[in-house]
Amino acid sequence: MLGKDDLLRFYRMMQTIRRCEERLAKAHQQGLIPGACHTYVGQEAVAAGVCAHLRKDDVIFSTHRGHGHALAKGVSPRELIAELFGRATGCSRGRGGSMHLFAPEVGLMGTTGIVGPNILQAAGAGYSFKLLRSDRVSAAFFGDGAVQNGAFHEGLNMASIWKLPVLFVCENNQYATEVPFRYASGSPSVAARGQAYGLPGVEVDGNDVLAVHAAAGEAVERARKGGGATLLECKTYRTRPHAEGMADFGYRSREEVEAWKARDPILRLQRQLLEKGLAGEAELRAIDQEVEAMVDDAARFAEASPWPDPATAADHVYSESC
Ligand SMILES: Cc1ncc(C[n+]2csc(CCOP(=O)(O)OP(=O)(O)O)c2C)c(N)n1
Repeated sequence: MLGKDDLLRFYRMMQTIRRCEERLAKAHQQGLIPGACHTYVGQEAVAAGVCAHLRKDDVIFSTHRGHGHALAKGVSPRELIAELFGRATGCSRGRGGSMHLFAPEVGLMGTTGIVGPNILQAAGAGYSFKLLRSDRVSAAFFGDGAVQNGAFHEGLNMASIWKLPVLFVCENNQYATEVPFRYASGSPSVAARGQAYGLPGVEVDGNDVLAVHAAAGEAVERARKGGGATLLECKTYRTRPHAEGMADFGYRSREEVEAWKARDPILRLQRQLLEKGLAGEAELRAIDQEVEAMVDDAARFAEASPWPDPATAADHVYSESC
């Protein structure tokens, strides 16, 4: 049974993701981010709800929209923003940017610009945990666009036949760049595909952190106990453009975006906290201010950080032992 502290932890995490993303969007406009920047605004409940069940030694494999996953798995706002600014203090030492965030020390095994293969990498990590007879769990986050990729089929099938401790988390935000899922998919359901592989397939409201948390909890427990993988479909929506700097209303309407903003996952949790009498307005505002100060500090830290030394450009390109 979740208590006040759990709900406030979700709130703080979701606000941290939101504020970091808004700061990064602004920084992108200011020319502070040399690479691409795909924000996670609107989808925060998924990362917060799933990662709350993961231990530091569990691993996640993320996507091009991975800032929220990184933060929820334990990367700090300083390390995230510095990485996007290309600075030596970033989690990948300024060498990766948004789509190559790595922090194996907290179980973030990478974000990626390639849609799909992280599903296979998560299955591979699950296979290694199984061989090692450990109770660690691996998770892949991916969008609805990845579901049409062969890697999805191969990863889920492998995880099924070998009963791997993997959580496949599809964040169905209904568009792959500008292509609607309803156009690109022969079946309207991602969760229903689980059955085709002999895996439990569960659909949840991805804007409801409590629903995501409950479904992910069952899946993680099953995986830890040797019961195998689960496919979780979280129905959600991104309310910013596919990537910063891209136009937004050629493929979807302003009305549709506004309707989804009304279903914002953070506002929803705020309402739940207030209605249940678990927190007052003042308590929530205090958290908002703390988060704002933390993100301000992170942005200042990132901007003041040094660039990577050019003399180290070839470091880590080849294995040290070669
Ligand atoms: C293998 C591969 N094919 C195509 C692309 C181009 N691409 C970049 S993002 C994207 C859409 C991905 O949509 P989805 O998986 O639903 O994630 P979302 O952007 O909605 O979070 C595509 C097709 C790519 N990066 N990799």
